[in-house]
Amino acid sequence: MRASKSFRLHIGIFGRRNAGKSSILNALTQQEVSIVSEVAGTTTDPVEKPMELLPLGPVLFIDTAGIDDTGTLGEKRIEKTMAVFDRTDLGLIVSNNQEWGDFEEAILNELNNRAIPAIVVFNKTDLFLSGNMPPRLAEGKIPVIETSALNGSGIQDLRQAILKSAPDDFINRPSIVADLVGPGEAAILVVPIDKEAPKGRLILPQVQSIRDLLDNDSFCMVVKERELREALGRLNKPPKLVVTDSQAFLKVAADTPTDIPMTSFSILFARYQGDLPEMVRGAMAIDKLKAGDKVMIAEACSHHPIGEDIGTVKIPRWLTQYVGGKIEFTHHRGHDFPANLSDFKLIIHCGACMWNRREMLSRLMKARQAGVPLTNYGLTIAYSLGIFERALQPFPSALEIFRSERKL
Ligand SMILES: Nc1nc2c(ncn2[C@@H]2O[C@H](COP(=O)(O)OP(=O)(O)OP(=O)(O)O)[C@@H](O)[C@H]2O)c(=O)[nH]1
Ligand code: SF4
Ligand SMILES: [Mg+2]
Repeated sequence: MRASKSFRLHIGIFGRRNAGKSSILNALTQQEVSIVSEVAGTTTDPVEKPMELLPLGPVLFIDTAGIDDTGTLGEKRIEKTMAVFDRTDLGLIVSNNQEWGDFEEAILNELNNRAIPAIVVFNKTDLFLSGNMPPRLAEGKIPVIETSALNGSGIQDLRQAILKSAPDDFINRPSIVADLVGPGEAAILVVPIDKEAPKGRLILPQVQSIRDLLDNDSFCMVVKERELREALGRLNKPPKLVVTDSQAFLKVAADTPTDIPMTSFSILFARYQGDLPEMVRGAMAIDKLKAGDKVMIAEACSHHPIGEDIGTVKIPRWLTQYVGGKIEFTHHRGHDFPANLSDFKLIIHCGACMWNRREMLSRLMKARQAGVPLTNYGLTIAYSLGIFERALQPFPSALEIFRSERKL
């Protein structure tokens, strides 16, 4: 099975034009992935290349446009390259030892500020002699690898350095669901199969949850919402957890006995891809919304599989009913995120199942800096349907945050 994009360690390749970024990508992948030429500014849009980098596993290389250029076209490129920092788990800074200067220092600072590990690649060693180590790098805290993309020297060292620098939170990310169920215990997953479900397959959060349970030696029963009640009746021991698609929340809440913990895939993904406590606080900001407030609805990709209209129709309708007045909704899709968030009273995000965790954490960081609460679809739906506490039952510390901060 091909690993989904969200599992891959995202490796951003940064540096000035002509430093040899695309050549390094091609040398690492041993393929002609990105166009190389002596013309500065060859790469204009980020080029993505998934591959297996053993023993680490699946990675996604992102080759960027050199960002030392100026002018209008230059600014667009800079924006696109800057957006790559948001999804980078590990950054390569490509330069040669003659050119290391303020520009490279700025990239290194950007990575440091975001706590993203960096590897410096001094390329073109066939042209430039080694030994000209800039003071900051001479300290030895940042790995420096010398390469020649032209003759392949140092590329194997670079692969090793990537393996060594892979951040821990990539390797030890929170579990999707298995920690809530346990080996030998059962979970029921409720998957509505309606006209909005994709033909012939399940969607990523469902598939990933099943796999997580199987890896953990847990039992897993997958049913439609209409079969849930009977499924529960057939088990001679209650399941540890019921997980539903957020859109079937009310029916599933009604059909699941209250002593069985219940939540939604989207809430599982708030924890797995983002930060559940912070997003619980985000959902609580719904109570402060007033008519006329601006709310951003953000989707990570353009193919939300759970009904096209969840973000455009259903959530706006539920929220409008809850608030009892007209709210101004703005929709954003993909990697673009407005630089100025301060106009918004709330950001409601999709589960971001197609992303790596870092990009979601970057958005949370930006929202936090702007003082704008951020939550996700499942939490919003549970909140506006009045079943928030029920949906947080499997997560005692998040539930505690809700209970204690509600009183304030
Ligand atoms: N001699 C030598 N030339 C190299 C090496 N790596 C890249 N080049 C050459 O440097 C030029 C620029 O390489 P690219 O890989 O296109 O550089 P880039 O950083 O992707 O450039 P932009 O996309 O324009 O930002 C090309 O002519 C490459 O053949 C190297 O290790 N040694
Ligand atoms: S819009 Fe969000 S939740 Fe939907 S498929 Fe894309 S990443 Fe996943
Ligand atoms: Mg290039």
